[in-house]
Amino acid sequence: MKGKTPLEDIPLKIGKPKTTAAGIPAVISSVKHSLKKMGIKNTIKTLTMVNQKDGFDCPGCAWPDPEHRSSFEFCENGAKAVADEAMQANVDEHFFEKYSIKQLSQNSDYWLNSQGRIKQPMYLGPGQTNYTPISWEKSLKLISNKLNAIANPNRAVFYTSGRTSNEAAFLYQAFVRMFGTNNLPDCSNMCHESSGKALVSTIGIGKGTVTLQDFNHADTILVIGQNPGTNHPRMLTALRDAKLKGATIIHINPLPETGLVRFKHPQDYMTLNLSSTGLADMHLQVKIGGDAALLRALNKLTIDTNSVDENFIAQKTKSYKDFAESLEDIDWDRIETDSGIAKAKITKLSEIITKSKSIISCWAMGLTQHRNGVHVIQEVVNLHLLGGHIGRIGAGLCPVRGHSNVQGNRTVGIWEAPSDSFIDQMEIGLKNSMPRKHGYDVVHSIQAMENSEVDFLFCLGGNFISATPDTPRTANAVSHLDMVVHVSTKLNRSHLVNGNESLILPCLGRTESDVQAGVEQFVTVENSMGIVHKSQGKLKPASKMLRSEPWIVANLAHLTLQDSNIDWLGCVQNYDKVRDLISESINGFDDFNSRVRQPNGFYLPNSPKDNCEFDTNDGFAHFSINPLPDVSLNDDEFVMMTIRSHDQYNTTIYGLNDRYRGIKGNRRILMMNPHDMLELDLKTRDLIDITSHFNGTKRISGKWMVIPYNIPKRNVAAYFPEANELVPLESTADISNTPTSKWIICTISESNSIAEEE
Ligand SMILES: Nc1nc2c(c(=O)[nH]1)N[C@H]1C(S)=C(S)[C@@H](COP(=O)(O)OP(=O)(O)OC[C@H]3O[C@@H](n4cnc5c(=O)[nH]c(N)nc54)[C@H](O)[C@@H]3O)O[C@H]1N2
Ligand SMILES: Nc1nc2c(c(=O)[nH]1)N[C@H]1C(S)=C(S)[C@@H](COP(=O)(O)OP(=O)(O)OC[C@H]3O[C@@H](n4cnc5c(=O)[nH]c(N)nc54)[C@H](O)[C@@H]3O)O[C@H]1N2
Ligand SMILES: [Mo]
Repeated sequence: MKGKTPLEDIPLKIGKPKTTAAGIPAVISSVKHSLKKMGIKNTIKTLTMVNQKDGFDCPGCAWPDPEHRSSFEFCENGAKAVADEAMQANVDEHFFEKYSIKQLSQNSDYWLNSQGRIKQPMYLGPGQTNYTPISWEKSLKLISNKLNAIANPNRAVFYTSGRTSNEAAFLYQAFVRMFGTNNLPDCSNMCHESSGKALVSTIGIGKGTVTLQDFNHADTILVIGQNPGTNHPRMLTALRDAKLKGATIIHINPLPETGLVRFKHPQDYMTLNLSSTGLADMHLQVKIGGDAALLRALNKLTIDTNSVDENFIAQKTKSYKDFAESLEDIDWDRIETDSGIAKAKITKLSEIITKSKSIISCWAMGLTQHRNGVHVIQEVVNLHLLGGHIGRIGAGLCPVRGHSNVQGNRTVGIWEAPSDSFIDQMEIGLKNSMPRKHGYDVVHSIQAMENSEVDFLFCLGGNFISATPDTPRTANAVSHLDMVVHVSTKLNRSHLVNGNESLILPCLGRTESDVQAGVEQFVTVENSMGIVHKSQGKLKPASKMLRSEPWIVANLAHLTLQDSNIDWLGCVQNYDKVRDLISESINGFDDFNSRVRQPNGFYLPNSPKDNCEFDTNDGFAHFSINPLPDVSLNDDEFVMMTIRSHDQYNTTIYGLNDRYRGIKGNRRILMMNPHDMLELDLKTRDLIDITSHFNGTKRISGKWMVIPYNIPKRNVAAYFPEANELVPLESTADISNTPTSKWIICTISESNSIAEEE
């Protein structure tokens, strides 16, 4: 499909949102996608290797695998991710000869991705219109020459997306730091950074504190700001099992997401079990940004009903008294207005919570991508500290990570702001000195590019242009760079926004076999619950010219850092050597090579989970006092959240449908409350323009189709990445600097009215 088709000509079908997630339609959908992209032989071979002990880790999401696995340990969207990677390598020199950058830019993200895998390294020189082929040798030489000529290492930025293995990420951060900078922004800056910041300062570790087993022992599970039916489908199995054991499930979300209504495990059909399980016992349709008010009220009610765990508070926490005092004069009118939930319903939820022996709270982007992302997660922590719901079976905090190895990437050093103790250990392990000065995160990188403080951008995976805010502004910043390098599997928009010179280095994907020095290698990943395990690709690589990420990074490091004392090339010949270096450089990885060969891998140390201890400065968990955010809107304003459809993986668009939400055929749509549509005199499918406002600045995005949806009044929703041009670069969360992709103030007008006015 060409991106230029007028929106009015694209058939948009609107049906009723589905009431049951997964089931037979999910099986059909996964197989349909897989067959189309891989053919029958590869479909069977591939899908039965996903998440098996000797297979590869699903590149879909970071949800952990159960200890006892079935032969179908994948979900519909995991199958789509796998099939998408297993496409043929059609993006080759002929492809780039046929299409200029300009022509490619006119196509949609969906079209770009559907062209297949990138086959060979490509180069775009100054003033050139088309990429041309280049050898590996020449491309690495060009890059290392550029890096060695750079005036100051801090003028180079090295981005990472969270699919990279621990081995590649570790080598990468070692190379970048030995090169001389901590400019290591990553997708996490736009994702769970708020969770990390909130958890480190309150419980002393930036990770969750539960395991999959805990779900079987929880009385109540809160799912806040998350859409697991689409983004973590295997989590629904854990919720169903918990539910069958008697857990109460609470869903807090402006949308009634299908995955949390009813669930039918596709595998049950094999045993002729036709029943489905209702999941959420209660849906609180909170307004966008209203969670802080709701959580404050829940904390207040917990204290007022004397339901706190006094022993836990006395022995394990600090600042309880101040926290309790801060809740004394709570304003119930404001709580109801800000959250959109009536006091009676909040009280009912509080009764469930205060009666529960063990609570788990799960959350994702609905909490993190807000101005108060850190504070609102600290409010969740407060709730757990009040009831002692941490560090014991069936209870704990569960930030549900996105990319399949984003947590591992951070563990092994992908971080622009490493602590001194982390660098101390890394220096001992690698016998090299490393910079201490913190580098740029994603937003700071873009600002530095804009201010001509950066010349060079290297991306280990991801789609920098489409995933970051303020698309035209970011594209403009990137286009002033001297060199832009992408290590990628598939074509995306970032390849079309070029510096003076640009390179695409095509790499092996997770599913493909990686042979070095004649021996099959495996890599390791860490899932959302801190388990490190093996992942070994088995498929024949899409092209002979692909190289593994560790190979690319190590060869570049070898060329660039001539006098380093690391045997980069030796590391590539045997990834065990990388793991030995990790053992020496990072706590928790002792005996890495033998422990990771155990069938289910191993847990990294996690003091709150393991023994209810907190590695904070004083050894106590901390209550925190978080001011309520101002969520008021002017009369003509709406607040927009940018969300994922059921047919995409971040910026990779698999199709134009959002099956569970009943939306088909078009992604440039704005979901709006029907009463708001009436007030604005808008009919379904009317074309509108959206203007976002931030601190006196505006961004305008034309021609969106409005549709009625079950969403709170004055709240609207649009799909990411199309709506990223409306996300203001400077609108970021306090402390974490995460773009507020779920809090964008905008006004809406009929299409063309803006153009006519101006
Ligand atoms: N198939 C598939 N799987 C994926 C991904 C993918 O794109 N496709 N992406 C991966 C990645 S990197 C990530 S980070 C995760 C993302 O997983 P999610 O966080 O589930 O993804 P989003 O679509 O951003 O959805 C956020 C949810 O938060 C809700 N929400 C928005 N604002 C608020 C709010 O103010 N309060 C509350 N309570 N809820 C709110 C939205 O209605 C939506 O249901 O998924 C990972 N898995
Ligand atoms: N408005 C808005 N913006 C958002 C979000 C939002 O909710 N709303 N979500 C944010 C979040 S949570 C995240 S995590 C980021 C995601 O940001 P990114 O991680 O940068 O984006 P992806 O779309 O996951 O990257 C897709 C590209 O990765 C490459 N790729 C895939 N597999 C591999 C591999 O194995 N190796 C290599 N080297 N490359 C590979 C392919 O070329 C593909 O085109 O976006 C953020 N941006
Ligand atoms: Mo993410």
